[in-house]
Amino acid sequence: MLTLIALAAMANQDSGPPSVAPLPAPRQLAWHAMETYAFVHFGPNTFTGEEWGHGTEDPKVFNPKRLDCRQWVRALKAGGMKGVIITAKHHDGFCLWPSKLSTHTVARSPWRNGRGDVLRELSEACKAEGLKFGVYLSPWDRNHPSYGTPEYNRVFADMLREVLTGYGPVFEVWFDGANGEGPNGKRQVYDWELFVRTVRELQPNAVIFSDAGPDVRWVGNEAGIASETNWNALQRERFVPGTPHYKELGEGHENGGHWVPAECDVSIRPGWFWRASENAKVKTPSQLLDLYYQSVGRGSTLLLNVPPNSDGLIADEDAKSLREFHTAVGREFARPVRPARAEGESYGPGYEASRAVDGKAATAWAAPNGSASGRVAFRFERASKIDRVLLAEPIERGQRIRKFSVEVRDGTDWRTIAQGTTVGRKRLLRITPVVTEEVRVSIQEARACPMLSEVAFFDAGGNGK
Ligand code: FUL
Repeated sequence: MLTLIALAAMANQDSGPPSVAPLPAPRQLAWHAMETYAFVHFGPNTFTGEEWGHGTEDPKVFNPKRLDCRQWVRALKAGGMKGVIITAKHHDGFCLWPSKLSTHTVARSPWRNGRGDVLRELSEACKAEGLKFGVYLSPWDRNHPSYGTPEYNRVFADMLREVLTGYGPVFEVWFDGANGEGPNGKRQVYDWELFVRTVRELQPNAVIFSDAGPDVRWVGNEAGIASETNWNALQRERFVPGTPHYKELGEGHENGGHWVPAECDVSIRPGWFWRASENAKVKTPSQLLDLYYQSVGRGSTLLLNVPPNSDGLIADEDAKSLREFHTAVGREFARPVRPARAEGESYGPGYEASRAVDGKAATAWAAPNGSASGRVAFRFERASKIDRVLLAEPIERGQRIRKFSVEVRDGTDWRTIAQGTTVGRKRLLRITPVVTEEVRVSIQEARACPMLSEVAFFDAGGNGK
């Protein structure tokens, strides 16, 4: 009897449109939700002005006398950053923690009399301020004597072990794909399988970034700009770190077998490392806002590098620009224009058009099952000005939309005000301001019945930029 009731209950329960593979892992969903987080390039280069240190620098050059990670984290948080990824080891091989596997570390520097540990101070500051902590490690090492021999892969895995066990939860491990010669003139054949296995064992919730994933891919440029067409899927088996196919990395593959979303990395300054000569070249809040639209607004994330100076502080110029950027983002979406009515053919109860505008990310509109297109229309209480549109797909069920447009009612006709290809986790559109009572979103092509978890309109007082 119980079984019968259970079966009947199951038959009534519709879990909605089927998912479309590939799907993101929980660690990737948590990462997507961060949207903006910081990169911190810091090390001997901060003192020498180099971008790629040679590995022969005297560790004594590293002496950030006023280093204060709490100051960094507060400045980053005021800029809306949800986490920070630090260059634990850049190409010069210098370790910002007192690694037992190298002599080229903070332990040989005068900073804190050789007893300092930047990873300790930063991870503690992150915990105190509620930011997530991540690490960049360059496999390319221009200092380590074993680089260029099989032994080095073991050394690198053991370094990873130190970094991934000593400092609490890590949200992302960033592997630089660069592979140059080491001190003995040889290149390393990297044991990626060992490196990935080590991360999975020690920090299973961390996403692993490289040119080739496995969890997060490079966007193919260092300008912080995602492709207009941005599939989260990738034919990952065709990629190895260090051999970037730029265009493919940007766009991903509609039919890729793995969920490997793109991350947009860019520096707030021309270089990755701080140098006094670039103090007047810090990106402005409006440049950063453009980058936000071109990364987060295209379904990607923004990894913004904010390099501390040689005092060991984030410079005032950078902190100010970050702060104002964050205020500007808030201003963009401060005045939502909420529809009073929503309609469109739907999959059925629980997936009506109204679900796209109920303010809940967990609910969604879905077009009828089996369709590859669909349309939802919205009516405002009165004619209203809009200049920003937000669309979002429930990516936990896969990415579907291939082509869309946004149209406003113009007498008896509909006029297109924006169009695009993919939507993904978030698609932000800056449009020429328009006053309208009715607006609709048309999905012309999708891989399965289209779904939208969020549709929102705003009046940002914009000029159509
Ligand atoms: C590149 C490196 O060569 C740069 O120095 C920087 O760290 C950038 C984020 O990645 O591959």
